[in-house]
Formats: sequence, C-alpha cells, structure tokens
Amino acid sequence: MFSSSGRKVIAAWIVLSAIATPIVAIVVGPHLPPGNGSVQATEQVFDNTWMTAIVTPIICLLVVFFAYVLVVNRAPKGQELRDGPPLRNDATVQTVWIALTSITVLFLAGFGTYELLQNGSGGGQGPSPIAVPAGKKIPVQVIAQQWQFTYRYPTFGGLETPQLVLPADSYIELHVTSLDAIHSFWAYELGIKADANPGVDNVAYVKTKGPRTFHVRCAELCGLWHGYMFNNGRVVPQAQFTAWIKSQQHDFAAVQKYLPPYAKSYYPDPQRRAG
Ligand SMILES: [Cu+2]
Repeated sequence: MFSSSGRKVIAAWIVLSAIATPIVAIVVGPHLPPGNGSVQATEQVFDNTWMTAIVTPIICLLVVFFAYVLVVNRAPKGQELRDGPPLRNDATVQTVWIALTSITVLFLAGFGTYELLQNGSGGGQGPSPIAVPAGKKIPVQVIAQQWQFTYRYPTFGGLETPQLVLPADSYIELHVTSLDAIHSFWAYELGIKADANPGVDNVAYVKTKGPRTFHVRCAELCGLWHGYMFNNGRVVPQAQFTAWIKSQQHDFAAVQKYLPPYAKSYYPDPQRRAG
C-alpha cells in the first residue's frame, strides 16, 4: 500500500507523535490560557489542552515529512533539480485524508457542544440562552459605554458602581449591554467574553472560584480611547462581598435616584423606551 519511503515516514511520525502528544498534554496543557480563575476558565484550559493535543500529531507529521524530504530527496550535487511525479487520484490518500479530517472536526464539534451545554462556557449567549446552568445565580449587569464599564446589581437595589466585585464560589449571571457603540466585555482570567451591544441583553454565565483579582478589557474597537477601556475586578469571600455591597450602597445613595430604573438594556436617548 505504501512505498518504503512512506512506511519510514509513517513509522517516524507514529514514534514522534507518541512522544510529543503526552508531553504537550501534560506539560504544556496546564499553562494554556486563560488560566484557572473560574470553573469556565478551567474548562477552557481543558478544551485548549485537548485541541493542542489533537493538533500535535498533525504538526509532527509535517515536521517528519519535511525533514525526510529535505534529507532523503535532496538533489545530488551537480544534478538538475526536477519535480517528482504528481500524486493524483490516489484512493488511499484521499480516503485516509477525508476520514481523518472528518473524524477530527466531528469529534471537536461534539465535544464543544457538550462543553457548551454543560455550563454555559463563559461566552455571551444572547437574550435567551440555550445553555443555562442549574442552581442559584446572582445577576450582575455589565454596562459598557465610551470608555468605561459600570456594573449594576439588580438584587441589591439596582446599585450601580464602577467596580466589579463578585462573591467567591458563586454562579454569576452576567447581563452585558452597551449605552452607545459596540463594545465587548472580556474578563480574561474568568474566561468570559461577551459582546456589549446597545439595546441587547447578552447573557453569560460564570462560576467563580476562590478570591483573586482579574483583568477586565474592552475587546471590540469602540472609538478613540478603546485601548484605555480596562480595569480590574475582584472575587472576594462572601462576607467581604456583603460588606462591599453595603459600602457601595452607602456611597452611591445620594446619586441612586438619578439612575434610570433597572432594565435589560438602555438607550442614551431618554425618548426611546428602555428594553
Ligand atoms: Cu472598546
């Protein structure tokens, strides 16, 4: 079925893949982004480890093939460089290629769907999510505008604050929206990224782990100061969260009455009805 060159390439490929794939999965995997800041982030690291491990044998094949061709098929000194015979209509190569790529893509599609349905994956799912994690969730609204994020806590009197503080080991239901241009809410270490569009309530779920700080960035070019649209968020123990809510409610009590009532989305023009 295969020529002796083909058998040598395949043997070298299998040996290299058998060595490289476990090293990539075990040594490189845990250091892949986005880290372990939330349950979703940990699962993204797991998914990224799988995808990197799956791609490792493919990269090994390229390396082995090119190394073999460069060493063995080198034109002898003084001889003219000539192309080899073209490879056309080889049923074995075509069948193996179609089967392997189909299996890889279908496996990743199934695996990705399972991971998404399991607990929401940390991505924005629009106003009516199909992957809703079970259990109690704390709603937090993320409001983007040129050029900052503010956060509303509807279950704590509709408090709005420029700080994002979340209780540890809790499920958070993020409602991401915008007041003006298109933005994107990206809490890197928590593994959350969700579009922030005006008039849209984009829901994303995240389960926090232990206390930590994390970065929040706008990830959609939104105008002149887009590059400065970032801050830090914090995951804190439950008691500290309750105390923080109290202090924010106290600090913002005087301006609270000027805020519009909590809604799924807002428009900068007060004549336009909030959604
Ligand atoms: Cu931006």
